[in-house]
Amino acid sequence: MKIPKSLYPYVGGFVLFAILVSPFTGSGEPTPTPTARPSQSQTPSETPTQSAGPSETTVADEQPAQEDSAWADLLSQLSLANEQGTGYDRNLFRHWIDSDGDGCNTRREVLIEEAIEKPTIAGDCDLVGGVWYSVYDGVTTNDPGDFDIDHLIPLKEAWDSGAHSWSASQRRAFANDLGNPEALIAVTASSNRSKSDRDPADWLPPNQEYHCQYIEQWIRVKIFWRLSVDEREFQALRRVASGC
Ligand SMILES: [Ca+2]
Ligand SMILES: [Ca+2]
Repeated sequence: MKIPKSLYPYVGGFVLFAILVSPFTGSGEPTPTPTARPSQSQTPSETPTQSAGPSETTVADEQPAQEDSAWADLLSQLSLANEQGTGYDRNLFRHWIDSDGDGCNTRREVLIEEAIEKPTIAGDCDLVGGVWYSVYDGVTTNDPGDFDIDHLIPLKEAWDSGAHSWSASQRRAFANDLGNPEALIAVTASSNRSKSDRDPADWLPPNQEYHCQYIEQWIRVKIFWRLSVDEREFQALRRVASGC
């Protein structure tokens, strides 16, 4: 079809309009709103890869181009800071206390809560019977003496990432936190000691299937207690999250 020259401006305008509009209509999806999907550009100060140097190339290469929005949202709530690194003493975090005065201290409260077969509670909060499962390494036991109660965020890690500025009562509340279900976790003594005070940059549970849940809990407890993450730790969390 031949178009009369007198219509050229209108045809040109239509083509331009079509080009401008097509990116927004072509996908059939609404443009994400900023609140629906936090993007990296919205939180530059909290995403160290923005300033990626040569040493960070490997980490970036391991990650898919796009993070799941729920993970991105969680990660964006973390604040980055260097660790304190001095002054930690385990005795600064008083535990195990019996905050509700029922005769069972925090350690036993966690054992009772997490038992996969509940023990009976005798006399002075003696646990009789019961079965426990250590999700870190897949070990089951009927002897709670084999299990430690792990501070998911180790006390030293907490100290170094913010608790150094807390009061003694805040530190006691953190060390006996029964309000966050995953802040304290009953696991084999051997896995707890292998973890020691390391964060996910240097230690993840031997049970690989638990990694996603582990770092989600790690992030949630850090956010709740407003503890910061250091850069290596943040990169490790992102790397694991990218495979979840
Ligand atoms: Ca108690
Ligand atoms: Ca750390």
